[in-house]
Amino acid sequence: MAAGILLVSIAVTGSAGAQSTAAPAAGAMAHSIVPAPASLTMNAGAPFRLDSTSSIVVDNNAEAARTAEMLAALLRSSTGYAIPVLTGSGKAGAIALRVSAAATGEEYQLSVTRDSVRISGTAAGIFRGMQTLRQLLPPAIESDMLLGGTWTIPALTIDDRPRFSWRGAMLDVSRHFFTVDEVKQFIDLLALYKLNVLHLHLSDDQGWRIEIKSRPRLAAMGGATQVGGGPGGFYTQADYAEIVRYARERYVTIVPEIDMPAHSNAALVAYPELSCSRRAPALYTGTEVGWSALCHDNEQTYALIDDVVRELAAITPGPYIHIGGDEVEVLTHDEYVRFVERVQDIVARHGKQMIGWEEIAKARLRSTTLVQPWKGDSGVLALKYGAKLIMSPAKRAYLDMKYTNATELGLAWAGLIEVADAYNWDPATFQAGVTERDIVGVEGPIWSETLRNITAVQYLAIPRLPALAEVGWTPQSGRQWESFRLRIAAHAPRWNYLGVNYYRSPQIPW
Ligand code: IFG
Repeated sequence: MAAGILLVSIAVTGSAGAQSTAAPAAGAMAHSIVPAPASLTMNAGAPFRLDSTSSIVVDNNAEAARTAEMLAALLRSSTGYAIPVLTGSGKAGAIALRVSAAATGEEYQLSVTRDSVRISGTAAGIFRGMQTLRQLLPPAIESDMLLGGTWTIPALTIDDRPRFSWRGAMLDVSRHFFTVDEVKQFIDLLALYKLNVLHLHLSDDQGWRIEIKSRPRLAAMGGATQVGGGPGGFYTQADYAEIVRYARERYVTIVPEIDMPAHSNAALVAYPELSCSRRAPALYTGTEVGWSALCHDNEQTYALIDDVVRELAAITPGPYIHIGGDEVEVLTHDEYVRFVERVQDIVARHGKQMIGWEEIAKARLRSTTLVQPWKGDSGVLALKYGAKLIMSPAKRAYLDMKYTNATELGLAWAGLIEVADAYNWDPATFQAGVTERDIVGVEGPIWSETLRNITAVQYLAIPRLPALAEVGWTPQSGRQWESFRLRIAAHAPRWNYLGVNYYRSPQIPW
């Protein structure tokens, strides 16, 4: 059985509150946790040992109880222990999950002694702390098969919280369609690495992927194919609700994107009267971009957008709706700006905040709008409105880029991105004129032109998504590539148990 790699060195703790894990000497590792906690101190003393008497105790808090049940299920399947979930104070040998009224955001404290494990924090923080606890156990804990062995957790104290509040991934379900179960598998990866946003790219030229009841042809006709001509598909609103539920249990917010005015051929197949030419376009199974557009000066376009935003807002508990706005080649500057400003009002009217790719920064934005830099530096224009940025620079965060020239899957227009390239950047200094306070966080888009199933997505996502997760979570002073590459190497056995595909980068000592 693969044992967790816990080579020991004592992390140096800085002044109170500013603690962070030391940069371990080469080869010595305090832990293999990814993302690295803000503060971790290994303590002397015997480890905690999980055994047949272990239990999980929670207060009378529904969210903590749900997280406790998820933790119990994880522990039961590989150890065979009963691991009851109890409410109350708990006895020695218990794992206690305590919601703390004083905690904010996603912060948590994790303390492990020989006699007990305690995670306290916000409800979301306790879920994040559960991922840390999971990673402190041997990788075999991930197994669904009953395995023998000793299940120990080293004595330590962790005080942890994220650097950025937005730590996301985007899955393009339009170029190729992914089933609800495949999206859930992807959400499982986000949860393991403390990511908290899943941006679903639900429409593009090749496919419309969400049922809109007042516009039935959008999914029925626009969802009929995909890149390469496969059967495509779409989420009914019940499917979408299931994805939202599954994500919510893992403290992941779903952000739906309907790309407009360009990248809209699938919608125009369904409603050709919304193209300026009024000609019905054919379904599109290629991969060119920028050539399609909803007709900006047709009132029916805004009536459709209103129907779509209204229904999406009603089934999306999160505060955001992404309206795309990228790669518009067929509108003038003024036509585009007027379009973005009208759509921004529609989104606000339905009680949501707008997000758009960086191009939308040409328009007058609400301070609540978020702008997603990806290709250039025009996103900085958003700052004068008080709008904030989600950093997705293609040269670092586009996880659909090839690792090397030898990578079969993925594209290369933004350059090759090996794991070190995905890790070695600081969002707060990456773009001129953009500082930490202008940024809500980071997000790794995975465009699916070349990705036909979730196994292909995993190959490009792992190990760069954990790298991005650490960029978004760990203080810059606590991040070193030499530490990350050793820690992430210890995750390969975990991915094997989880059945997750990944790229064995030569940069990492597997
Ligand atoms: N750019 C396009 C995507 C996709 C991508 C592939 C954005 C915002 C290239 N727009 O990225 O639709 O084709 O890497």
